[in-house]
Amino acid sequence: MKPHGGALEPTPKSSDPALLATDIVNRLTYRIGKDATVATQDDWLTAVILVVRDRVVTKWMESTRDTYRREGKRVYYLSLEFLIGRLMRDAMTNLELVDELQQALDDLGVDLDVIRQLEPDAALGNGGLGRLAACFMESMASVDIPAYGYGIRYQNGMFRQEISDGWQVELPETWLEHGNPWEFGRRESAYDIGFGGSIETGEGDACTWTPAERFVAEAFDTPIVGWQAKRVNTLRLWRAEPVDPILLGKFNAGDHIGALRESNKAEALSRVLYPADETEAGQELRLRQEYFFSSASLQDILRRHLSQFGRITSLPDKAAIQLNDTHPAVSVAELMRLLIDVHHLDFDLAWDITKRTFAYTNHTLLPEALESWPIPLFERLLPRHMQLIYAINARVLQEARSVGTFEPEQISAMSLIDENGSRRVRMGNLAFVGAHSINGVSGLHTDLMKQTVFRDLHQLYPLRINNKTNGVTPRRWLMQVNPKLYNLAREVAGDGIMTDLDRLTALNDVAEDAQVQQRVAAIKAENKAALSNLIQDRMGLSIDPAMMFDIQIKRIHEYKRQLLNIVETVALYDEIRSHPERPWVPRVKLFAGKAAASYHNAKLIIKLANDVAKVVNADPATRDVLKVAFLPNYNVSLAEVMVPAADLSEQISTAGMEASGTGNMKFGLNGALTIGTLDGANVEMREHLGADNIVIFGMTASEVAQKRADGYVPEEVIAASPELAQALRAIESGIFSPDDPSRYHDLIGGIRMSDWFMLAADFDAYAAAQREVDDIWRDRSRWNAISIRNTARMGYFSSDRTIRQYGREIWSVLP
Ligand code: B1H
Repeated sequence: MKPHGGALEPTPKSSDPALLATDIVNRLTYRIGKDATVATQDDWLTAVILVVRDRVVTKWMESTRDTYRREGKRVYYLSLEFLIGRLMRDAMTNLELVDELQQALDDLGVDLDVIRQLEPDAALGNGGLGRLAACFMESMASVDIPAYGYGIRYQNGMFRQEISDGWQVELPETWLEHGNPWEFGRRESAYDIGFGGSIETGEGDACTWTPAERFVAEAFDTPIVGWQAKRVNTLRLWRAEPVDPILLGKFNAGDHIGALRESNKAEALSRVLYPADETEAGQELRLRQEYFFSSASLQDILRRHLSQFGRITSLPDKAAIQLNDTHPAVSVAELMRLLIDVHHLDFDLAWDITKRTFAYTNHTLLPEALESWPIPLFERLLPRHMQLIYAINARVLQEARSVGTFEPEQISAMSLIDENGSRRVRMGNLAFVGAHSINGVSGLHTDLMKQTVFRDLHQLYPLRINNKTNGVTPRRWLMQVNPKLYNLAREVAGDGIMTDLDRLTALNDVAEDAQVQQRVAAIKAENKAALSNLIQDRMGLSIDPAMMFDIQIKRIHEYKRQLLNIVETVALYDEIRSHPERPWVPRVKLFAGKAAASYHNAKLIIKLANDVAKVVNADPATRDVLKVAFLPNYNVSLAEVMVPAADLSEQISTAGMEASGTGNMKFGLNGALTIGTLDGANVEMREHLGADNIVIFGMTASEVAQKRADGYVPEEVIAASPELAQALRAIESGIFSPDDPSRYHDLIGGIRMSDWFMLAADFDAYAAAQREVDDIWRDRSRWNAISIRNTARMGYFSSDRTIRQYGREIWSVLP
């Protein structure tokens, strides 16, 4: 074909509002086929996205060409979750086009804020793990690392949560309903994915696998723009397609339903995100999803590598593959298979290449989240991979035995096969042995990894475990969600804060400045008013923005202890009623979060929050000083409104159980005070903030472990705390659930009987810490100074810092 000369889309260069307006109308006319007079708000949104997208594409191609030309190393981030949320504001900000587009739309009579809210929130993740992947994608582009994210293009992401009579109801989420203007379908990038079947031994170490089932993985690319469009990287998501969409034999024989069987099976593979945060999904379909996206991604990576470099053995020098938790861990076996069976390397060389290419991030120590698959299932779906895992295991255990100092229990703890009970493949161990780097996500979590799940493997390979404390992108989580605070920070600290968040420390010098304090307070008040309006609109509940906004938003899980917060609310309610004359600090306790559909207690905790809200909010005796609300359908977009409006951030997990947390960082950056335990990244937040600028309470991780070992008797603790005892009795007795007085018997009974999450043990310390928070609030100048110091000292928690550490210490892609 001859090179195209002219007749392309108008060159998307200009940022002149008038030209942008023309561009928008052009897209509306020629891409959407609508006249401005009849265009809907959705049409305008699509037109604006297309204009922004074209500018992104120009940069995208430059970035791709640049990487190719430099023969640079690429990073591949494999993740079953990318919780990217809305993309338009992100792209506009990073292209530095917000004001110009605002102006262009004003001229066209379109409200940017209105159409912005119509963009669906891409919820391809559960919580922190998926959101971290999204922040990392943005940071990799911002610090100029050539990177690809690989995942699944779920047709239905995280379920939509409705609250009906206080109970969570799950509804399907349909983010693709109106199409997705951000993505580019790449029919040419498609790969065969097999399952089941048989194996024949071939030459050397190679085998021939003949799968019984085959599917096709088709690529969809979304450009991810870095700050100031420094670089645009690719998020490549796979959709499953049948090899044979219609089985013609069956169709012609009149079996029209049977003819679609292949289609339906393929569709199921990329249909839905597992809404099982930190619990084992335990489904065959989940393992199929894991293999499906791992195989497609690796085939794509090898194809790209070979087409540019020609030699498979240079893979580790040109590709770094990061496994986001164990969800893509089957990739270790898949790369071995591709290297040995398809590219004819011998086992030893393949194993060396594999280990040098992969790195693995662990995100949790919770036993229920450590993936393992029953051997019969694994063998049936992935017979060749099972063989390779046995061969890898033999080699690792041989290495361990040859050290000569390990006990048999230690050897069996290192094994890729769990032999206790029904035999299973341990995906964490597979990821560990197949990687040259294994990292935790906070200092504490990394230490605990060395002492618990990976104790023995760590002894065998003592140089592999390292820490990379999480971070969040300041473009989204400061600049976009809190533009006024960002502008103030920029006034004080200069323009460079978005590329070097540590510069926020300049704010330390103005923390005591009355004028700055007043401005920061006014910005917070505005953000609170906005949240208050949202709550009024969505729930019909009116909240005085002058109250302290005390916020706990995250997945609902017993270890995160929303229940501790609710029980303390009940105790406080009781106190206020008993002592109305005291100068209570007016507070609203806000909750939001989703519970896994099958997690009984988590769903009951949501119901309890709503039951307590109902009673408390209706009580004239407390109404002015205490309110409670559970906001439905927590997602990234809701977080973007709640985070900048928070006065107090609740980070109160049982110490040792929250690997890092990232919400804690978003709140701190936006000037909220944290009340929290010494868990996850809270520990490092205290180091950076100074102990006076965070309220820490409760047992440490080692105290929790010690107490569990010593035999903890919650009833003794409850008997010693009249406030706790009273609050538990109130909930148990049905005061908040008169329609079903026994509703919370078992939930509270669990605390009395075992209290694994140590709610009772930490209760008094938590309640005392809350009163300390009240004291600080009463001294508003002190509060404001703390708020400013929180923003000033959160620079370390930029995901740019985290990514630079990955880049230098794991991937070797940065000087
Ligand atoms: C985190 C998960 C997770 N850790 C299983 N583990 C899942 C496990 O669907 N599943 O099966 C989904 C998610 N998520 C979180 O990762 C940690 O709890 C946070 O503390 C941490 O900040 C975050 C990012 O590292």
